[in-house]
Amino acid sequence: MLEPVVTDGSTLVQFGVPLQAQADASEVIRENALLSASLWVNVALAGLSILLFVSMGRTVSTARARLIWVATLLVPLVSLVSYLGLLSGLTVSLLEMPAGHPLAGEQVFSPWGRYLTWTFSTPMILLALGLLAGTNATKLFTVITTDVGMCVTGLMAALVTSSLLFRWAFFAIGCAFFLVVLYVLLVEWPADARRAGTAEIFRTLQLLTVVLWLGYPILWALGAEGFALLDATVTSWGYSLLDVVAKYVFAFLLLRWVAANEDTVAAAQADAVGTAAIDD
Ligand code: RET
Repeated sequence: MLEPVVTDGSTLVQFGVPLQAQADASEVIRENALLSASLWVNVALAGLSILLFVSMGRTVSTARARLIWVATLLVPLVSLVSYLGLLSGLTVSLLEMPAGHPLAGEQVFSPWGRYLTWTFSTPMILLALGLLAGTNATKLFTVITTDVGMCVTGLMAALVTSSLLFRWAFFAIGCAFFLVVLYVLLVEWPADARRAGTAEIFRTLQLLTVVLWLGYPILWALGAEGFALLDATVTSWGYSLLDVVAKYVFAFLLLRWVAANEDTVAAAQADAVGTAAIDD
């Protein structure tokens, strides 16, 4: 029987989840209207985006454009679940920072669910972009796996409380993964997109992606979990605003273009995931 057990005077543990800690963390959100608003705004926008994208994609009929549509639609779907996870207290924690951290010994609010769910949303963004650029399977695989590596190490950096060095070491590994993603976005895919005839829209989306994505590690480093120069509410609004443009605006622009230019997208296919991929 998986009975709840009391491990010490204050922490109730069931299935390994400290229930008291979860209640405390969700209380932090409930008691801070501004922090709470930064999350609810995204729940609302994700919901609206889902409805909008479903209707925008109804007319899309070619296989490749439909794949881009599904990937694009998954971005707000994952986002909705992600933000509900944060709001419910399930994917946020109060973590005691290690020695050497500016808030050492204090309970710091960690929205670690964000980093977890980026593991699922950012590959969708990259899949859609890569398909638009008409890239091959090797590059797509590389960029998606390194991107997942980036998010997972970001999650590890946030959750490690045993040593400050480990926190920053995981962060640094995440940045190294990010460099690979940036290289593909800035060097490899523009050339692919030129060949595929999608260079113009690709350039717009690439710029949006590179600039906004750079904001995430900067916020991580400046936020309460890093150098603690920004408090949890400001950091949360930062992520939420970045999300609005990096996810919903990005996905809207991509989907609108794909729906209007299905032929171009379909023509890029022969060069991409299917054939050239194998011998690349
Ligand atoms: C982390 C910390 C580790 C180092 C780096 C990071 C980068 C995160 C990025 C996140 C992008 C998220 C998006 C979410 C949309 O759903 C994980 C903060 C480099 C680039 C676009």
